[in-house]
Amino acid sequence: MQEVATKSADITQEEFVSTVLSDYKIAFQSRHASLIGRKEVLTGKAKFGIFGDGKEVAQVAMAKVFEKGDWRSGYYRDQTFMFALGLSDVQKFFAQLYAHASVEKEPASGGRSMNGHYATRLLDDQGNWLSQSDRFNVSADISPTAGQMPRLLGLALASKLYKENPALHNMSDFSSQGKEIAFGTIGNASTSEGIFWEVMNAACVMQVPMLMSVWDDGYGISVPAKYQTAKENISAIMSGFQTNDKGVGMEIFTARGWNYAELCNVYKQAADVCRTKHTPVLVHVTEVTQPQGHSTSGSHERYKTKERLDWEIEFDCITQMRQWIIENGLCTVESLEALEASALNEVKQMQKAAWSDFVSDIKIDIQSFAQVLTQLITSQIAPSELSAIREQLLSINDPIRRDLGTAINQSLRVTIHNTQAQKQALLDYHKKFIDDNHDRYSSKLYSDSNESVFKVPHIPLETSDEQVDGYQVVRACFEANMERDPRIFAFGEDVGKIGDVNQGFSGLQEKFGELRVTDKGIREWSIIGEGIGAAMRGLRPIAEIQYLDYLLYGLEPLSDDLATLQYRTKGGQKAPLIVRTRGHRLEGIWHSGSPMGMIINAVRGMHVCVPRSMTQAAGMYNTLLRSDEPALVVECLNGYRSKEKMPKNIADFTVPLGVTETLRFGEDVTLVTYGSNVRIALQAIELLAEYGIRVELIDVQTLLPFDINHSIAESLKNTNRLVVFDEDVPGGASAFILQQILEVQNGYKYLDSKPITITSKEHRPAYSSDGDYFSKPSIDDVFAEIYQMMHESNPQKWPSLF
Ligand SMILES: Cc1ncc(C[n+]2csc(CCOP(=O)(O)OP(=O)(O)O)c2C)c(N)n1
Ligand SMILES: [Mg+2]
Repeated sequence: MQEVATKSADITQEEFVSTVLSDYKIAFQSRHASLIGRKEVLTGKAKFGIFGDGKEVAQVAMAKVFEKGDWRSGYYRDQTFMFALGLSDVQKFFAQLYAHASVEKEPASGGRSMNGHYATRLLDDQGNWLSQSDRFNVSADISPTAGQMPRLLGLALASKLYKENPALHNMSDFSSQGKEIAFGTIGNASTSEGIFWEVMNAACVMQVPMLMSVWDDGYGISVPAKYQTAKENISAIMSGFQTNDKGVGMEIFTARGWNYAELCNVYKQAADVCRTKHTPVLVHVTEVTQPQGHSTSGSHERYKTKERLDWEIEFDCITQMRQWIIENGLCTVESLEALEASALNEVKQMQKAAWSDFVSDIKIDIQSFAQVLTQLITSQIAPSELSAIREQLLSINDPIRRDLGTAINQSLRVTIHNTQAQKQALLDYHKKFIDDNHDRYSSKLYSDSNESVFKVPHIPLETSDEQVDGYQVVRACFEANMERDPRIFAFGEDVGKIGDVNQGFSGLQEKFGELRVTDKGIREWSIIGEGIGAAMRGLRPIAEIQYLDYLLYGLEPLSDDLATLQYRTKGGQKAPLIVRTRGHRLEGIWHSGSPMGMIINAVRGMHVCVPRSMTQAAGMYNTLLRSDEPALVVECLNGYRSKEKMPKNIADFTVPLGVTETLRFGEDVTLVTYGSNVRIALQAIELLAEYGIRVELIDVQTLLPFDINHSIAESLKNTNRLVVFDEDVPGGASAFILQQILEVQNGYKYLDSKPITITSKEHRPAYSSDGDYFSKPSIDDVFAEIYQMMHESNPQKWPSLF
């Protein structure tokens, strides 16, 4: 018999057999969960199913070496791993398949993520961190293939920081001095994504404890390896990463997905290397199958050959493990059959329990609404119509909440002529329905913990008379915060040795060391991921993207991962990452963009700060570094060399988020802007004043959140005219600003003139000062637009400019 790593000298043969049978049972139950899961979708009880069949035995082996404090960042095939560690079970698996909107029943996402998206809860009900070092930790899965990679890098990096920075050694709730390793899982085809390579390279450069598994079933949906991977062998082509004689690189292992003993042995070795050397490791699990094809959306008979399908049957990992158990005399066929029968029975029971929980939750609500209808019917409120609605609703066999919503709305329509008093019970029920389902489906986009940005005390700025360059203000802010909080570290391209291209961290690497102020390779996507993973592990990263124009490379993890994190776990996970960048005006097509509309529409769930000066930026960093929320801060590229007064309380003052500042008061027009445009606006306002036009200038300071006190609508009550001045394309961020002012704040009520937007041209800005002048809004444009607005209101007083 092949030696099995788990059969160490200190366990008896009986203990060994019992472990093997327990592993087999988990794999077997997981397989049946997949088989039944597919049926549940095909019979219409669930919407879509994607399962871990074919990957069971490899995951049982991986789970054996996963220790308390370790992390997983993986993808939708990993149900068996979750079952093996008790992080999920078949009932929860089905609760997610049915989309049971309950964190108790479906702890990974409260019914928000489709099936196969795993997570453990890292936060208590109030949003505070739970301890991580005494738990198995699973960062919440996302659907984009390889989207788990950037976060994985950060999870592994955190171990390095906890290990090598003694100031973090007392954070024992988060780490046992960095001994934890981060496990990644990915499908073979997803290794074709650029981010897989970016992260593997970075992990080797940084030498972080990351154990990467590739489940290689030869396909990505219908597309076979020959279209995915050079030489159709991912571990072979990665051999250039193999650890060299200086110990740099990664160890590479392979194991066959149907061979239990081989998998156990390889995972033992792989985890030992990763843990003891604290370096990356790749485990390429080959010869994996996909017994039911990719997902419930299609069947694999359409694209796999008969030979392949036959091979998959023969080399099915459950079949092979079963054979191995019997051949090695670990169990008789009869006992194994008995085990299987009872295991299958348990799966069926758990599936039924999950379905009945799911349905009864909804049926309880339907019953209570039926009672409301009965009460109205008894009081002769639209009796025949409401009776029909009630009967129709109660006749649905497996109702969902949408059916209830439809019935409530029908009831509102047929009672439209009844008085409020007559239909009060219906109105109350409707309100409760909206509130309850807001909680189910729309809550927790942002933090509501005690560390939310809105709970950070406002400490006003105190200025000194010392005039300094703008960069010195943010630099002093970072220095003070890093002194205060050892969890804070900053990294990015050119951030380390030279302290970023604009010197915001100059000298701080010398002061705080390379671990806390660090240069990174040119790889925006994974820089963001490093921040996400490290923030999830209780650290306070500041990830820098050199220019706003290049944030596009890092937008995927911000949008798909960071911005959705609190939401997709219904408050179960958070990652308070601060992303720092700079932009707006400079020169040229890729050095002066301001794609703020794209950004704010992609990152709802994060805050987006657009400070006009380095002092305002510093105040925002002071707020953010005391909160638990993720944010993007876009500094003004042309502000680093402008003179500002060094704040006296640079370490403490805070700028509240979502609060505008009125920089000039005036009665004729409200001019709303932010960032670099403020400077231009101020100059244009002076010119306009010469023509008797008095402009009220409001700096919104943050786009997300936006003017929480509705101060712009207040201003419109006096001026009755609105101009939004923005550097983005027409209809970019200005469309959002208008929507907020006109719709959310009801600003339209106060307008006497058509609101206007002053924006860049549709194209990207051309190079040089003339390119800027003819691409971006200038003082002349702001003057002309506002002047013409006033001309329209009073042509006698303000004759047309043109
Ligand atoms: C970025 C992105 N592109 C495409 C998809 C659609 N998609 C979902 S799974 C999948 C195939 C993944 O294959 P592989 O990585 O081998 O994993 P497997 O499903 O075979 O385990 C594709 C193309 C996606 N989810 N994300
Ligand atoms: Mg595959």
